[in-house]
Amino acid sequence: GARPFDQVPGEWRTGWLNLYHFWKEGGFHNVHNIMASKFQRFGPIYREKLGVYESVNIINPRDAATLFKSEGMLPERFSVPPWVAYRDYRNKPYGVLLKTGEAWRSDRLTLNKEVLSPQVVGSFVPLLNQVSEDFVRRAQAQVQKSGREHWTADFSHELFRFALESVCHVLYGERLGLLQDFVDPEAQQFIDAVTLMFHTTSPMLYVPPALLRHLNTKTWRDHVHAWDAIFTQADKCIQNVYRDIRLQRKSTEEHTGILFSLLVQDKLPLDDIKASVTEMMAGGVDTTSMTLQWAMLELARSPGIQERIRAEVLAAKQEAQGDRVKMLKSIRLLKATIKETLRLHPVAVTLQRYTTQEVILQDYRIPPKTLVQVGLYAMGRDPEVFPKPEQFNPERWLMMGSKHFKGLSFGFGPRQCLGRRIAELEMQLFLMHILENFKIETKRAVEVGTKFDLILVPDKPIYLTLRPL
Ligand code: HEM
Ligand code: 2DC
Repeated sequence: GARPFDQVPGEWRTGWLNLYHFWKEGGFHNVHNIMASKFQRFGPIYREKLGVYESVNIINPRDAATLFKSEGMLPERFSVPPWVAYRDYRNKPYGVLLKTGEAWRSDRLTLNKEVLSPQVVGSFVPLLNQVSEDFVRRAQAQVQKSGREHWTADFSHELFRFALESVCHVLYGERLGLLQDFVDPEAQQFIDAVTLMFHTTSPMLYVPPALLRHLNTKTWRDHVHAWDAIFTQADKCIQNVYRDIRLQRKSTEEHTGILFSLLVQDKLPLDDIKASVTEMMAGGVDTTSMTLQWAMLELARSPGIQERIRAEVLAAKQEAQGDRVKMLKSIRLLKATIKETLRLHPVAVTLQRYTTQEVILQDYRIPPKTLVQVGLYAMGRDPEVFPKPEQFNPERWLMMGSKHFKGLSFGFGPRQCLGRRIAELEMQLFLMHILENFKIETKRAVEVGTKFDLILVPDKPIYLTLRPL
């Protein structure tokens, strides 16, 4: 028989002491490295208790497979305490991100049809393509303006705007104009609020929701302000679309946005639509932009690989005669590049599920209702899973014998990332256009590390150069 739960290695008997050590090691911004070193120390499974939260952590793709195959119809992940606390404090309804049980499932099924299903995803291509084309135009203008033959900058702010412009175009069917010289200060406030919201989440990650309000620390107040700004701005965008419908300013001919479809279908109560659309708007900023920044850095560091992907893109362009939908079907290496970028630089440090029945992991019996985390960052850098993990090599995804539960960057199953198809298309189109028009370069071999700000982000600014071909 399998070994008992009590024998899983790790330090899980002293939750508050662990939290103290964690804090002393600068753990709030270092979760990913602490996890990687725990796998080094304890092996492929360990138990941990931080504050009141207990978890079992795994790194092996086969264990991830066991976990996800037993997840059932209503999978649940760790629900981020400060996010729950904010909504309870302000009496805001939960969207799919925080809902559970049947309420989650029925919202999610309705949303899937408008956000994730192959039928609608095709209609996102022209919307997202337009935004990428505008980015290229802006980059060309910046090259002109510089008086040199290139544009060198820390692109993070440009990419935040690009990402928000992209997600809003598919959500609302409207352009915000963030790739112009004048940027609406309210839109900029939204971007800053999302970054602040993530940043203030990590120090409160292991504090139970009920405690947070009562402690009333500066971090909590900043967090509340950040969410307030997010909800206010999203609400304005939502009201705009709502008004257009009442005034019958929108036609059903073209794709008029996810929100429009949800509203006219009338399958979800308005409050639930608003809650999930707000989550998508906020979820669409830092995730894709940081991934694109990492992708450009990796491509700049590997000019040979960059050249091969460019060749693939240019060939696809010629064959498809500019038809982007066709092109997207023949850019295997570019798609692998995004997977490879997310292997080394995942947005989510872990995936988590609460078990609903007993599962056997590494020959230990894990009881129901246990929080199990898949160490995504650690897995991506584990030489047992990815040979020579430090090498950025997109081709590994085309050669790998078995990809079984190795490409988990967007999660898995019915609870996987709702924005996955938007994110993938947005990133594919962006990189396609950049590679068609510019060489991506980086000056010095500056080592950029990773920081945990709830999502994983670069620990210092990344300077890149775009040079017209
Ligand atoms: C959930 C990753 C972009 C909205 C998730 C999860 C991951 C993830 C790992 C948890 C999945 C699971 O538990 O199995 C990413 C990555 C992105 C990205 C790597 C881009 C590089 C986006 C975008 C949106 C979005 C652009 C909005 C359009 C959401 C939402 C959930 C989610 C709403 C919760 C879904 C639910 O609980 O039903 N994402 N995400 N994400 N993501 Fe993303
Ligand atoms: C953070 O220990 C670390 O996609 C915790 O677009 C476990 C955990 C739980 C949920 C994860 C979170 C981590 C990272 C950020 C994720 C989130 C689920 C969705 C969210 C991965 C790994 C994200 C970024 C969403 C955010 C939408 C939000 C802004 C409304």
